[in-house]
Amino acid sequence: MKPYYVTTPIYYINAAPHIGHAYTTIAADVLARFTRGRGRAAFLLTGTDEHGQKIEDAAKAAGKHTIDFCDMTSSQFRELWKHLDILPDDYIRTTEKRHEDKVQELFSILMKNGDVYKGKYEGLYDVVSESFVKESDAIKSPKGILLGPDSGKPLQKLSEETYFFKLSKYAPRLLAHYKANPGFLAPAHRANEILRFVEGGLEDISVSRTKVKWGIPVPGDPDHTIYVWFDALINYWSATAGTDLWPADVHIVGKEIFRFHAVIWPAMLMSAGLPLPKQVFAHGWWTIEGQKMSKSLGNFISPYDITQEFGVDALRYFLLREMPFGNDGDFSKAALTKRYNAELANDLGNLVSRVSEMVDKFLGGRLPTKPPLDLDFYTTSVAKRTPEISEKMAALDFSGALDTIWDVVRSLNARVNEKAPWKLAKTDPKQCELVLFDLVCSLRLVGGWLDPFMPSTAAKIHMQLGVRAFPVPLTAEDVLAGKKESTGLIQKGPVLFPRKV
Ligand code: ME8
Repeated sequence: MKPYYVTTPIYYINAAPHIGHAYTTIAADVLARFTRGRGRAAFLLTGTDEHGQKIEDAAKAAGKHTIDFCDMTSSQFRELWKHLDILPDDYIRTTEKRHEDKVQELFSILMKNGDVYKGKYEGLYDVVSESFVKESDAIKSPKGILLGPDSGKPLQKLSEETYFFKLSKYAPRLLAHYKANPGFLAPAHRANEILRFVEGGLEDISVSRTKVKWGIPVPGDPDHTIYVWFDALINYWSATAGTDLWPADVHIVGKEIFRFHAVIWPAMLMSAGLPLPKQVFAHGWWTIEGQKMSKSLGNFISPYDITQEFGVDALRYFLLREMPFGNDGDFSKAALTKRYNAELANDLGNLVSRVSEMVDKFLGGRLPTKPPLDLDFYTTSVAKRTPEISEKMAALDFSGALDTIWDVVRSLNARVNEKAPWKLAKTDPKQCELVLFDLVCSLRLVGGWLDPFMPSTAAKIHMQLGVRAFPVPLTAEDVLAGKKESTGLIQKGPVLFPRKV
């Protein structure tokens, strides 16, 4: 089976990465790690979108040569992914030759088959979102200036010769594809918006610029550069050159760029005769302390500020727990601190340290070499939750999977309180051993479930619980089989999540 191929958007590099970029890339990493944990190879692609007017302007403002500026800012993204424990399998930059060649190749195919033709574009352009805007969609400022509907910034009036892509021709085929593949666009409420949009009919779109020099030249007509979105979308395919990766299993994108991925990209692929991705998933947007993130408010949150205070795993956890994937949500320090203390420090951290400490104290840090057969709680209440978690993960319901995991974590805490092994140690040592064995197996499994979300925390949990070998025990069978890895010494380690005040 070919690797499970998951992508993130390629990010604009005119400014430093913020929490929104981190969100999408962490989600994609969690999905890739989860897939690998289940024994299937996964391939995670991310990268940077480096052409177009916005980047050209930003480089000029920074007083740099455009490519030097790109090199500098692109590497900030790459560094951040390392810091956040994200493991991309490839990192594509649209200024790389391997990408530029493929963009020209695809553009040529579309020129040859007649879907790209020359004309003239008269209309509005939004540099912030790098998109052509219909006059009817523009917003009029009190002074009568036309503003971009998403960016709120003044629009440019363009009048230039351009190449058009016959998007209009693909409306019926797109609609047929959506109908025949109900999971192609997700979540459903956003899919419906796209459906209505396409049902309303599509117009041909401009796919080249003559006034923008920082772009890939149109094959055979170097006065034109290829429109930055047309160029950018192709990254998902260009990165797979020479491999069997295409088509992608899922493109994860933010809701504001869903249309590009759900309408234009599939139509481009149809025109080129290439297979379509299996799914495009549009997640929601974070506001910050109730406000939209914006330059004018200067409220972009740097992921480094959060990880410095709370740690990388807490950020990964919070982002995927707080806001159901597909919905919008708010990022606030208060909400983060609350979840950190209640769920990470109390529910999880305390449980791991209590259990490991008791095994150390009452069983000399070792589990019985011959596992007891009636792992009562583990079997009836813990291991059987694995399919539910897997189903939620496969549906990209990250917060739902974490809800289930926390349900189990809380039930394990309740069990510790109810069984009171510290009392059993005096009155019924055999029962004490059994209860602790059951708890250790359960927690090892919890560690396995958490591994994609919080890889270093999962590794620490496993270390404390005597798991010495990888792959981590993800399945009930692994743990029940009492595999080799269960022989390590179990002892309390440093506090996983020190409480915040
Ligand atoms: O659009 N909440 O790049 P970009 C959640 N280069 N996610 C957010 C967010 C927020 N407030 N802000 C940003 C581009 N994101 C194009 C993409 S793909 C072929 C080209 C995330 O740098 C989210 O994933 O503006 C969003 O789609 C992406 O960053 C936009 O990044």
